[in-house]
Amino acid sequence: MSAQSYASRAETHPTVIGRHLLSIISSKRTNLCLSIDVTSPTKVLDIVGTLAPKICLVKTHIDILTFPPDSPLSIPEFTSALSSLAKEHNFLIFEDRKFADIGNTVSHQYGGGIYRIADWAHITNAHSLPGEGIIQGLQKVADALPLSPQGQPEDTARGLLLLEEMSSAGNLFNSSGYRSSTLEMARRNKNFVMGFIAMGKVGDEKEGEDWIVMTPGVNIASTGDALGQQYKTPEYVIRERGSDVIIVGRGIYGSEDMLGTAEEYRRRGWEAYENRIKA
Ligand code: UP6
Repeated sequence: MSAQSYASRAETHPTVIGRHLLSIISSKRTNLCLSIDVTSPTKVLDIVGTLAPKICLVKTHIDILTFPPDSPLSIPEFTSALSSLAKEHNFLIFEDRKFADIGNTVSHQYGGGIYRIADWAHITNAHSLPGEGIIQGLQKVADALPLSPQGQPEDTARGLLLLEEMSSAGNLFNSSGYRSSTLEMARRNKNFVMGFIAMGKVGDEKEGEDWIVMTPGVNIASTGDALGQQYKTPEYVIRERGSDVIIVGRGIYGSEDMLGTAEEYRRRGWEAYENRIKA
């Protein structure tokens, strides 16, 4: 369990994007990632604009958005508006694509197609199931991103999270062999793999490892949904299990008072972290 502060980890994390995220978390005093799974692009921008001061990260599923022919926004207009919000309000963007194919295919899915994910998402994620080529396929695209003349290195720095565990009932991540092989894969790709999607701390701090762990399935008003989602509280995830970032979707955008609720998750996530590093 990391007793180190986000601020000190922001100095030493092995990836540029990891250092950038940790410094945002530390300066905004928020370890809250908003998972925005609504299907209207304009609604996404409205909600993100309102909640921006409370979050370090926005997690998207770009392929659930609908862009009908009469849509006021095209896909590039949407991603560019989201990127402007991110710059203005100092948060990063995480496209929860959960890549799961061979390296050659994921390189097209990440860098091209209609979404051009690598152009605007600072962070994405992948399953380790297909083997290490998936990481190399994604990294090849990330490494080739051009830096604009006025750009900062962190503008085109990209990071990958591997799925070490999932929150859903009956998931097949319960084999310790699968999880330790995923960790080994990350260890061999430390300059691109910044951390994990997992339910708690991963890796060995004594060995000088510092993985950023983000945990979905967080809700303070529900224990699950009808389709297998299982929820935990911010205190359990951050303080008891040593995760770094809480990922919250319906718990926030499904509530009446989104801003008040986001502040409650921010405060509880932050206090759980403060209690952890004090302990
Ligand atoms: N997510 C999980 N569990 C995982 C991995 N990812 O719920 O193990 C993602 C879902 C969704 C979000 O794809 O976007 O996190 C959770 O949303 P919720 O808070 O509304 O349940």
